[in-house]
Amino acid sequence: MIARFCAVAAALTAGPALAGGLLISDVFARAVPEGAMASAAYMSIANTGETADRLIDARAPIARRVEIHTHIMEDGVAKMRRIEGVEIAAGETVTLEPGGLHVMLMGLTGPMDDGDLLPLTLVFEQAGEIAVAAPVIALRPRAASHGHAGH
Ligand SMILES: [Cu+2]
Repeated sequence: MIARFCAVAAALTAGPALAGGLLISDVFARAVPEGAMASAAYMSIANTGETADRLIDARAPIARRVEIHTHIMEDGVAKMRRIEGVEIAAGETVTLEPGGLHVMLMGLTGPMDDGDLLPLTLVFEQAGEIAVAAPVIALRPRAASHGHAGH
């Protein structure tokens, strides 16, 4: 899965972003049908610094509201839940991926088609704002696979 997204990201020159000791890579967003109101963005955040940081907010011009979500299992059903932030400890890498942590894009004001490049601003407690470009990719509907959405 990751290798495929890397290749696509490289082709669109949406390379990794490094700021404040944070290396953000494998950024992508889910393509949605026209008229859809919500989508999500995913990425890996590696903290190469000496202190912990937290992803506390995100913004995207295409979405009226952006939240940080996780998935939880409740009575055997996967549900999304808003969380206040994502801690990235020093030396650790946190992966936002389908079925897990994600940046939720709500109230979409335009299309998100496969091949688009979505500007996204991530807000960290320590590193501040980091702008990335997320390639929009058509993902298959997620079955009960565990992190193999690309296969
Ligand atoms: Cu969500």
